[in-house]
Amino acid sequence: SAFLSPSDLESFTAHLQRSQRIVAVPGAGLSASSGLPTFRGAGGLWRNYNATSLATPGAFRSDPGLVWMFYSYRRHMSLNAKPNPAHYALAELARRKPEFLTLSQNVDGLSPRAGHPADQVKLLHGSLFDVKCEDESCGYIRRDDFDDPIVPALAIPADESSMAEQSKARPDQALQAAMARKAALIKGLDISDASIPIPTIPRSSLPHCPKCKTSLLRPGVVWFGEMLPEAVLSDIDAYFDEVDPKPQAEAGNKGHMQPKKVDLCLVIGTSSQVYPAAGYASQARSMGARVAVINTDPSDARDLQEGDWFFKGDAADIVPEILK
Ligand code: BJW
Repeated sequence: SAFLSPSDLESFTAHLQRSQRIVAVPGAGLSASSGLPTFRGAGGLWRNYNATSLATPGAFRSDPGLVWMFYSYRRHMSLNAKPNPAHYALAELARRKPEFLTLSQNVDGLSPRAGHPADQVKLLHGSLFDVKCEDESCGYIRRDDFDDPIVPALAIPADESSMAEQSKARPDQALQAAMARKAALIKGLDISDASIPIPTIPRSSLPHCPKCKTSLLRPGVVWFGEMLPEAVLSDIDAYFDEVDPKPQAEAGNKGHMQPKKVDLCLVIGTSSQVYPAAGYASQARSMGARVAVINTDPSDARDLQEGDWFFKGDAADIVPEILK
């Protein structure tokens, strides 16, 4: 980025205090210190797959078992992760500022679990704990499904047989590796390691839609090329379109009501590459907002302008610090 604004905490705090309408646009970096991997950069690989290549309708069509393994693993990881101080600080800001709205790209459930009021957090990319029929015309959706695993076939295999095979071939080394893997499985059930075998799951063992009984269930998340949830988009539009009737009525121009100004936009731990999420900061800016970017990587602070802030570091440290 050509221009990097200073991490001037004093001016930020002063602006925060007089701000009423605030939007936050968090991404995977918000949950990184809770131990959940991001999509791009280090940790963006799941086994040998690029995480974003599994987040497509095409990937699910061609290998639903593999894609379900990926999401089953992430459901498990998210359920076992804890919200970090940044999730709590945002939840607390929401209670302090009734016009604060979080537009979260995260599907991990950590913001709701940190007590972020539900009407003040919009889940742009859905939730790992919503499951829905892959056939849109069926329309079945089930929310808050925390079963882990969601079907027995998605249980993480402890794969005794392949470990036994390997220890026959090269007794010492292989056995040690197998023990380490097994320990990893027991500890965190980590099948993100490509050397840990996963089975090929027959379609019949994957979760099926209880309504139409023919199609598979799929994670209730938004994949590339798919529309964001309509209700979420319309709530966000309504927020940005909201008008303040009083002062304008007084001014006598009732016919030309301007939307309320947005004071501040917090862009937290996102590479700002995925739309429409990445566009909300500029939308807020066009409505008067000053922008603060919190990220470990300065090169992901896009289009910073004079008057913006950039705070470099772990969101779990910075966010509670600047929102204090
Ligand atoms: C830390 C940290 C720490 C690390 N502290 N920071 C306009 C222009 C061009 C293309 C399009 C456009 N409009 C639409 C499109 C197409 C497409 C798109 O945006 N493509 C771009 C990639 C070019 N968008 C869509 O398809 C969207 N649908 C749509 O627009 O429908 C209408 C339409 C359809 C077709 C054509 C046109 C219009 C849907 C997007 C859905 C995205 N889905 C995913 C998967 C969700 C399910 C799942 O979780 O598996 O959402 S992809 C993935 O990326 C996930 C994330 O929410 C999203 C954003 O990633 P995020 O959160 O930014 O993570 P990272 O890893 O990229 O970045 C982490 C950041 O944190 C980094 O900056 C680190 O430095 C930082 N960090 N540790 C602070 N501790």
